[in-house]
Amino acid sequence: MNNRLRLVHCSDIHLDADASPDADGNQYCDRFALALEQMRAHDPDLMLIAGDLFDSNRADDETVMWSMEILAAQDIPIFMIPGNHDCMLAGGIFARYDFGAIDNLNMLLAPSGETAWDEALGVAVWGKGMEEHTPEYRPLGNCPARPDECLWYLGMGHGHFVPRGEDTDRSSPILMSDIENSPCDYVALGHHHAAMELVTDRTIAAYSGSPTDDIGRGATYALAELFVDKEPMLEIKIIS
Ligand SMILES: [Mn+2]
Repeated sequence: MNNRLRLVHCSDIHLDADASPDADGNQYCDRFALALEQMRAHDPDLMLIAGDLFDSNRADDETVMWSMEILAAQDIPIFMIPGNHDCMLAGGIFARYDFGAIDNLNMLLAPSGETAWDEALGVAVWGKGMEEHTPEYRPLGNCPARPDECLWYLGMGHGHFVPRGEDTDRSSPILMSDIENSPCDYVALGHHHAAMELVTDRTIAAYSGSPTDDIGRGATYALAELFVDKEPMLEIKIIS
């Protein structure tokens, strides 16, 4: 029995934001490669990528192929959802390229949500494939109850955080009550490039922040440890 799960989580990498590489090369790819190296140094059981790996659905072939290779080269399970910048479109990146064919990568692409499993770890991961970034879309809406068979239940969502008591007309709202009522042990969030810890009595959630944007505390990712018999740990790590 695994009495501890260690995970790393990032989002909002925005590969290909500098589509015309200059003499410095592609800084988004370089910074993501550095983030992967630093995340892997924690010897995590798995990795979560909570949307916007790409800056747009027009990312060039070279960048997409590079990303598929580097994700395949990580020897841990990875779970990923699209974000608003690389949302599910006919002709979009996740329609044109079969990321799900990568052995260690589990794509959560169903618009109404789907659950992927890692049986060896006893992990179930739920998330949705965003089709339209609109106020009606609820990234954490209708999350199913915790499956009986899992030891760890993880959720993923990409959208705009709405604190308790606030109203919003922003697209893809993630309400604090969605997190408070979540059946998941950990909810990996993306969209805000500045990291944010959202801890409740039952669930820990975090916006990991972007590993390629220095806004807020700097370029960041999240490191979390879940335990069967003690309180979870969550840390926002600054990439240096
Ligand atoms: Mn986004």
